[in-house]
Amino acid sequence: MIWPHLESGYSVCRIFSDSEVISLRNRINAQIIDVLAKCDSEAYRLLKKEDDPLSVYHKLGPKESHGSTWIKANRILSDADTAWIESTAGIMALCNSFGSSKTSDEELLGRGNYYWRLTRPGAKDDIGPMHRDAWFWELNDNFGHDMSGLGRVKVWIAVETAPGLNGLLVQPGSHLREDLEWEGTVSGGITKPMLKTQLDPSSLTLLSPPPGYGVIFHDRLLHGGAVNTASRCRCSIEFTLLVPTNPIH
Ligand SMILES: O=C(O)CCC(=O)C(=O)O
Ligand SMILES: [Fe+2]
Repeated sequence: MIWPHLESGYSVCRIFSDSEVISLRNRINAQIIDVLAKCDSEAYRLLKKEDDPLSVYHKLGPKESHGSTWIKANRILSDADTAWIESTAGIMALCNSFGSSKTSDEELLGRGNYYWRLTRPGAKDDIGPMHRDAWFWELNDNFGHDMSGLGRVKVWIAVETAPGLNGLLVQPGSHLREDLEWEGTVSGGITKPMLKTQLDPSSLTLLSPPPGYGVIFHDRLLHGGAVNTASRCRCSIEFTLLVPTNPIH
C-alpha cells in the first residue's frame, strides 16, 4: 500500500522508467504539434521542425493565446495514449496498491482522463491558485460519478521539471484542516474554487521531483502550481484515482 505519509497527506515515488518518460514526452510532443496545427499556425510553423517541441516551447515567448490554445480538451491524452499509459508497470502498480482503483472520467469520454500541463517561465497566469481537488468535485456534482464507497487520490507526475525552480506547491498536513474558507467562482464557463483563507507562505513546500516521479496526494490536500522560475517550461501530467475506500481518515 503506497500511502505511508498519513500526516503530510502526500507521498513522492517513482512511477515511470527513463524510457517511459521519453515515450510520454514523445506523445505529448506529438499532441502539442497536432493542437498547434489547428489553433496557432505561427507557433506550428516554428515548432514542427523541432525534435523536442516541449523543450523549446518557451522560445515562443509570452502569447496571449496560450490559455485558449491549452484548454483541457487539448491537453487530455488520446485513446491510444491512455491505453499506453495504463499499460505501464508504474500506473498498474499504483492502481493495484489501492486495491481495485481506476482513473476518473470527469470529461465523460468513456476512458480514464490523464491530462498534462505546460507552465511557462515566469507566467503567473499559467499557475492555478492553492486549492483542494475535493472542492472541484463538490462544485461539479462529482462530475456524474457515483462516489458511494469510493475515495479519491490525486496523482501528479513530473515530465519536465527543474529542481527547486518549479513544481507543485503543497501545504503538508492541510488535508486534515477544518478551518479553511472557500467559495466557488465562475470563470470562462467553468466553476472553480477560490480559497479565502490566507496561507502563511512559509507553510508551503515546493515539490519538484525529477521526470518520472509522481506526487500522490489526498484530494483534500491544499496544493497549487508554483510560478516557474526556470528558463524552460515545466510539464507534468495528472489524474485522479477512484479508490475503493478513502485511504486516509
Ligand atoms: O500542476 C499544477 O500547476 C497544478 C496541479 C494540480 O492542481 C493538480 O494536479 O491537481
Ligand atoms: Fe489540483
